[in-house]
Amino acid sequence: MIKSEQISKLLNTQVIGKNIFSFEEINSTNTFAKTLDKKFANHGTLIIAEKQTKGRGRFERKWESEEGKNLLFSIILQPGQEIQNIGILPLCTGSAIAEVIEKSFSLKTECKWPNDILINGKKVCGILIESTYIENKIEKLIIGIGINVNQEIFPDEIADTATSLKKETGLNINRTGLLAEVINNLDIMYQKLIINEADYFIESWKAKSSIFGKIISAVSGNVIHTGKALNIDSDGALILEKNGKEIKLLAGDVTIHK
Ligand code: BT5
Repeated sequence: MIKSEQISKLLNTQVIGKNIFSFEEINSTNTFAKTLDKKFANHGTLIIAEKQTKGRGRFERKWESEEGKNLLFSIILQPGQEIQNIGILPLCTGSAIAEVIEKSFSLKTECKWPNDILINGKKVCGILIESTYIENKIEKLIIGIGINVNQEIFPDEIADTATSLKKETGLNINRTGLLAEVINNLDIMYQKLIINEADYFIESWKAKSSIFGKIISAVSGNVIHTGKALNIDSDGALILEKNGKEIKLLAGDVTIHK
């Protein structure tokens, strides 16, 4: 089990991980973070679990993870007025994680809008950002992250689309060390974001994205938008050229047309 004390020793952060909860089993680290009483949910609280009984993706999809093999964690932020541009947080988060994976394992990653990290076309990391509000102001911002680390066999539904760092490198990976590296880089990213200097993370995300200039379909709610992916807007939205007009998408699932 990943222990709070072991993680703490490896952290070199301003905000994230000053307060850590570590569970053998929980419904979902994001659900726990959402419902955690404010007096325990300090800015930068980190929640880690070995197993989730109701791990969630976006739109209540299921996040599958074999017990004790991967990284499942959530970070609570109480940014107040600190972040002016919350829209770019998912991209900056993905970018900071992808950077650690590339540097630590000499792997090439691909960032898929809005928040997947792929290796050789398969998903290795998913990100779920949620928020709670009080009087129309953000109370808690919750960044949930699942990274497939040492899992080798995936359930049939995702066997062809999921991968892990172990599958890609052949190595048995030290999860505590990797978690600390990821948290340290997320903390650097957050410090840049609050002073409006996260451009490096956005540019690095764009450099790892393979959709620009390609015809893609983006499913957003019940609507499918097909067009050419042009860029990412300053608020994190995907800009598509559709029938000669530019449209902006804030959420969705993207497929690249061959
Ligand atoms: C995501 O959603 O990718 C966000 C996943 C966030 C998971 C973390 S774990 C810690 C924290 N606590 C939670 O309860 N959640 C967060 P989405 O883009 O909707 O992708 C979900 C889809 O990915 C599923 O419908 C499957 O097709 C696929 N999937 C499920 N488990 C996977 C895995 N381990 N690896 C790769 N793909 C997976």
